Amino acid sequence: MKILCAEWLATAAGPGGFPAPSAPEVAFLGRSNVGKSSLLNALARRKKLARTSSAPGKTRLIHFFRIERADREVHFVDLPGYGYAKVSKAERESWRGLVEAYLEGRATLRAAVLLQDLRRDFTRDETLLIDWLRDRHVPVLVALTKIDKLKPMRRAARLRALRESIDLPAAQVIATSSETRTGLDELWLAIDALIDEPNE
Ligand SMILES: Nc1nc2c(ncn2[C@@H]2O[C@H](COP(=O)(O)OP(=O)(O)OP(=O)(O)O)[C@@H](O)[C@H]2O)c(=O)[nH]1
Ligand SMILES: [Mg+2]
Repeated sequence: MKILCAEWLATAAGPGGFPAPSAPEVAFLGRSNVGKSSLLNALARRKKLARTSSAPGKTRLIHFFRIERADREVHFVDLPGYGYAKVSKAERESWRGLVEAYLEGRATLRAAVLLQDLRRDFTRDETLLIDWLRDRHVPVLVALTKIDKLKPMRRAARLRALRESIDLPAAQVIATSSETRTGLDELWLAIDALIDEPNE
């Protein structure tokens, strides 16, 4: 996928900071440290568009990026990660408030990409999120991340197991690696298909 331009658009701590809705948006969602910012960068073919970190749970902000391709403009939205053990109840509530304000109120949101480490099982957090998004008619893709960390045989077995354990069509669960760029074309195609879907 050729990217003509990828640039930072806005950083928001609340709805007041969201940029005016314009292009179709794809939101990246998942546990802290799962690889959201890395996947966003890999899809945009930029090394340092979204900041990545090996120290999880730092960001409590929403970052918006503008991705320009020859055929269309898409906005990527990097949501703060959840599930970091060392946060207080108040911080969890503030995460929920911020993320829900975005996901519920955004007319241009076309797809949510929920990230899940291929080596871990889905938890109640992921199944609740998928149900929550479905109730609000937000189409969901699951990107299984860091598949380079497993040998090919284990990889295939984990992909099968995770597909079977979640209530989504298999084609919506895609194995990826930001490191080796595996699965990124497939993920772009799945994103495009959702953007092109007529609105409900
Ligand atoms: N081997 C490997 N490492 C990865 C991959 N994707 C991300 N990582 C590493 O995982 C760590 C976390 O990546 P981030 O992209 O910052 O994760 P995040 O989900 O944005 O984290 P938060 O913003 O803290 O929620 C970094 O050290 C990355 O280098 C991948 O595909 N393969
Ligand atoms: Mg991040």
